[in-house]
Amino acid sequence: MSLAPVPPRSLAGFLAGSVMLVGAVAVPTAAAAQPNVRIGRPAMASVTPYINPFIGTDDSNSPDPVGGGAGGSTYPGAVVPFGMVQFSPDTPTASPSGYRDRDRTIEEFSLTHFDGAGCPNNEDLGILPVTGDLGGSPGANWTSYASGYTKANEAASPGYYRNRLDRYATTVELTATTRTGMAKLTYPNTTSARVLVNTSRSATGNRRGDLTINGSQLTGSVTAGGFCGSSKTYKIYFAIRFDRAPTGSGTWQGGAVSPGSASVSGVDTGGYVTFDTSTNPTVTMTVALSYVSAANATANLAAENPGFDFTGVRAGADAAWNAALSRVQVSGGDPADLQKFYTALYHVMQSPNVASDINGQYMGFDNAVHTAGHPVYQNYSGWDIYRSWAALMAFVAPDVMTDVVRSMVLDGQQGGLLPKWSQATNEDFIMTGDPGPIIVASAYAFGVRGFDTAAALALMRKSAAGGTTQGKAIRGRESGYESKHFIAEDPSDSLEYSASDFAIAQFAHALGDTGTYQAAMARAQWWRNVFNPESGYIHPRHADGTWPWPLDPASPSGYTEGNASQYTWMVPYNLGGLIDAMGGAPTAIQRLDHHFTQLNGGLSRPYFYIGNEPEHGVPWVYNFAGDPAGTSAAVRRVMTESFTTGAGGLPGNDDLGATSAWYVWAALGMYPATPGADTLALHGPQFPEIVIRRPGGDVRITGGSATAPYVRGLSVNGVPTSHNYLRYGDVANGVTLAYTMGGTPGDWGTGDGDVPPSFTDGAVQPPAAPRLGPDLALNRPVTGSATCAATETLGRAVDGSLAGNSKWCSHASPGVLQVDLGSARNVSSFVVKHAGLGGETTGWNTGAFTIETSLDGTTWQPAVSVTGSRASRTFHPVAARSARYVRLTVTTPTNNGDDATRIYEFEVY
Ligand SMILES: [Ca+2]
Ligand SMILES: [Ca+2]
Repeated sequence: MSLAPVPPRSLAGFLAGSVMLVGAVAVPTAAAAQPNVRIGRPAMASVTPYINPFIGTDDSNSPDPVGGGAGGSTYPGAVVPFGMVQFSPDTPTASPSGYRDRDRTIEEFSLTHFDGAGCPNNEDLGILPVTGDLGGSPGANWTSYASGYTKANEAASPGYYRNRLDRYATTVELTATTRTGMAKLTYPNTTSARVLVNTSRSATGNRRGDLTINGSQLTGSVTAGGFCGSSKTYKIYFAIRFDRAPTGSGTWQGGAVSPGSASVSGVDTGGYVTFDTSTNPTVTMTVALSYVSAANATANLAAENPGFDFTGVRAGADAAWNAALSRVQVSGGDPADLQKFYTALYHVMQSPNVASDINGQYMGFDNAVHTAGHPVYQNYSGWDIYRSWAALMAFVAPDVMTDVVRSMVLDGQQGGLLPKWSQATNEDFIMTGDPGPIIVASAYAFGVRGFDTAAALALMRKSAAGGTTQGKAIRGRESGYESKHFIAEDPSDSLEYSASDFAIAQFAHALGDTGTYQAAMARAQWWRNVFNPESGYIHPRHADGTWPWPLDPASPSGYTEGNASQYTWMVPYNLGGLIDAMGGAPTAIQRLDHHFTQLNGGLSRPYFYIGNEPEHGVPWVYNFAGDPAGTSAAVRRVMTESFTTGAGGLPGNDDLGATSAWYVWAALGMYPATPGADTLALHGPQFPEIVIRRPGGDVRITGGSATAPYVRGLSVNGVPTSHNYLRYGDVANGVTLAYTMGGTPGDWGTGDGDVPPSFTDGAVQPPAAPRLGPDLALNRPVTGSATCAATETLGRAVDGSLAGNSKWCSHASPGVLQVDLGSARNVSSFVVKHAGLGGETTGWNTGAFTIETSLDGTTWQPAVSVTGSRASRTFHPVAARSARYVRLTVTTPTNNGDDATRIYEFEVY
């Protein structure tokens, strides 16, 4: 695909493509509804051949994942962008979203699925073609009808899925429109070709349904919901049509089958229709959904899928994806990188889902029917999607995101608050924090405007005050948070509240509400109350303000799906303050280098975990520390090692596009590093040519490289800059970003003024860390006590690294480490890095030690004497002196009684 000849896309063309995505509610003309109309522009090459819907349908190689989070949990079935319908096969072990690639059995093809949730979900209205006599009632023996399949017969592409049920010698092809699914069933020669329709079964249990059969038309409803243990349910109505009259039909309820019955209702119900395929093997079925009524489902079917033109509907689905995905045009990459990129963008644009019907009606969060003049969306994985998905949608699909935000505000007005983790019209309160305000504020920061901002701010303020939605508070711990200025025993939830407060503050500031801004910023800075300067980590804290000790940085106990080493970086709006609190950029960079030892470490290791959301922004902390090359290296490793084109190619749950959004940003070379604000941290693009088509003007990015990962230079509209970030305003009206990339790092973006902004209003900032200059002990000769193990040498205490167990360990008492600086040097401070900074328990931090200096190695002057210590990092300024030799003597090796000295770094300045 070539980018060069594509002229600027008109706003009309942009909107025509996007309106088509969500159906005909607001489509003003027939031409606008046609995805292939590109007046004044040449046709673009199709990008849909790059999509591999099987990416993420099985487990990754994560060694220690969160429960249900071993793989992407994506599904391979037929869907159009943001579609109400996801028509996809369900297999026995699921992933857990319906399908698992390694399974070889299909239980049914159902109409609803989530892209990447970590709990079983949806699988409503199961459809299964079978042949032969019905044995046991499907109402009591559903899975006995399941069929094996052969992998070679399975295929999927955007808006299309095909497989063959070996047991029934029947080929199944699926496609979809926004609100309808379509199945083309090719049976063997038989008079007993049947379609089973299950109106009770779902992934979360068997519930009431009803069904009426009227010749070739079936209507009814199912009861859905129950996500992640929620007791809440809702109704989905459906209308089904077949392209010919059945030769027979019937229903079932529980263990009883009733041939000839035309209606049924209750639990464990469903029905079947029978066809004679002895002369024509093909039966085509269309099915529409509605969350309002069966009549609306029928109207949706008539409007979107009135005939039985499978080929045409499939072509329409493919065109819809092309229109959506070609908003971002990348070129010059190798096929695997193109497949990973466009499949990620495909997953980004599967959620949320259109909820409103073709006539504009939708079910509100108040369980009343409303009408809107724009598409209304539903299904928000808030804790996941606030981090980078929200900004990406605002950036690449601002028209859709405008309607998403409008929908969220309606949900708040009708239910009580902006959604947290909502399925259909139910707030299920899954996960922690208060993500709705961050999603809305991020969308606003990235240019989304056309919604009721005053109403949105009022909803944010209500949530931050502990208000309720559907009878329950999202911030159930607000009173404790406000009285203590942290959440006791749950530092990760405390950080989530603070992150939401930051977003509320930014949104309020933009709207001119200074009082809300100041109050919310003050709360946002409470992150410092869960950062323990002694351990050097975000640390659980008791209600009385004390810290449990010791801290195991790898233990997930007390954290939401993570541990101290992972959550410590989750202060994305004041990383400058965090870096100072850690002792400065050199320490922060060493700690990051240690953290990126592993990339998908899971829950119980002190390493990076790309497979879950809390750490998604951590690679860009290097940018804030003035080391953008560190970001580039980490991001490229993750893109290569943790994302692949295989079924295990997503490192963890996609979580309704959250993980895929990370990958899209990574490939574009920029990342919204501060949720709720407009910062784009830069690390260099992967593709030589990128064009992002936006209403305000195209964003054109050149110079990217798959093999040269480091930014050596950047010009913005021809003007060189050393800043390693942009603000949204720099790109809002179109921009050309011309990169010069290199295979080795340069000094671009490393200056004090080059780092992305930290937001310090409302803060008592940590004191600026002193600039200590070069470490005089680095890689100098060392002598001293015997080591615990051959790898834990004295030299590893002066190698500048915390990574790879890079410590000196000794059982000697006292343990002595002496460094020869090579010549007499001016010495004025020391830094000692203890076990905690190496990811080990803080109980092993050194208890007591002395530091002495000498000019001749014989006569020693005392410099430092420390007792009763248990800090992970100690800093010791002294009166300046001349010294060639420096000696560290450890007299109490730990603070928990263990007898081994463990020194990760002994630094002299
Ligand atoms: Ca997750
Ligand atoms: Ca070391």
